[in-house]
Amino acid sequence: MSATKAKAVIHDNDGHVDDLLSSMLLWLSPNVDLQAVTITNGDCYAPESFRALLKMATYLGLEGPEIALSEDSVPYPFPDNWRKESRIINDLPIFGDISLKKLYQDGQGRRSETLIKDCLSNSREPVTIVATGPLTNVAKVFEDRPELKDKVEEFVIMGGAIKVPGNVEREDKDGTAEWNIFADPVALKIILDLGVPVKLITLDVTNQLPLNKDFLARLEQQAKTHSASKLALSLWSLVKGYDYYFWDTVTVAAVMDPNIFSFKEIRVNIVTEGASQGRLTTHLFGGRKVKAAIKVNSKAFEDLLLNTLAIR
Ligand SMILES: [Ca+2]
Repeated sequence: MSATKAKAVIHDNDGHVDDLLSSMLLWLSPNVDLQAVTITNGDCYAPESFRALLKMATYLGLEGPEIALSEDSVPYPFPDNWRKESRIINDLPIFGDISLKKLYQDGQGRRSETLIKDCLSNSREPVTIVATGPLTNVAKVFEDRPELKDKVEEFVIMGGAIKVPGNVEREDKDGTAEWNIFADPVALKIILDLGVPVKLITLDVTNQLPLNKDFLARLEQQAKTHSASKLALSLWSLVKGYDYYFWDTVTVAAVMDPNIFSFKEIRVNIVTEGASQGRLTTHLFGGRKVKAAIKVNSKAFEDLLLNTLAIR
C-alpha cells in the first residue's frame, strides 16, 4: 500500500475476460482513484460487457466510477467467436447471487466519449487514461476536444508487437500486427500525435507472462475467503485450456505499480493500411516517442494481482 496519493484513472476497454478483470483490479487498487470505465465495441458485444461490469460491481459492492459504452463498430472488427465470450461472461452462474440486489447503475449507460469528456473537463488533476482495447472512442474525444489533452497525465496502452510476431492471423495480412492497433490504427496515430506521454505495453512484454497453474492455484486458495478472488477465478476459468496470457492485466499493473516494470524510450510509427496494417515500426530518428515496457518482475506482478484481489 503506497502512501502516495491515488492517481485519477479512466479505464477504456473492450470488454473481454482480461479487460473486465483489469477494471476490477483498478477499482480495488489503493493506488488508483478510478473515475470512469468506458467500453468499446471491440473484443466483445459492448452491451453484454456493460451489463457484466455492472453485475461485477454489484457482486463486489463497489462504488465510484460511472460505466459507459459505445456501440459504434471499430473500423476492423474482431472475430465474432471471440466477441461472443461477452455473452458467456454476462451469464456467469456466480451472478445468480446478486439477483435480488439493486444493480450498481441504472439506465442504458452514456456514450463512452461523453463520459470521458465530462471526466476530463471536470477533473482538477491530470488523469491517466489506460486503454486495453482499440482506441476508437478515446481518439474521438480528442478529435472533438483537442484542448482536453492538457488534462491527461499519460496514456498507458496495451497494443503492438515490436520484436515478436503479432496476433492478427488473417490470410490477407502478414502477421506483424497486434489486434488492438490493427482494429483501429488511425486512432492510435491520433493519440500519439497529441504529444502527451505514452507508455506502451506490447506483446513483447506480455509474452513473458502466461496465465499459469501456480497463479491459479494461489487464486483458488484466496477464493475461499475473498469475493474478488472468487469472481476473478470464475472469469479466468472461461479461458482455461487456451493459450492465455496476462495482457490487459499487465497494462493496468503498469498504472497500479509502474516500479515493477522496466521501460525504454523508443520512436515508433504505425502502418495504417495494407498487409502490415496495425504494425508498429521503430526508428532511430523521427517517429513518435513512447516508453515501451521491456520487462516486468513476474513474481512482483503476480503478487500485485493476488494482493489486490484479496482486498475484498
Ligand atoms: Ca482488451
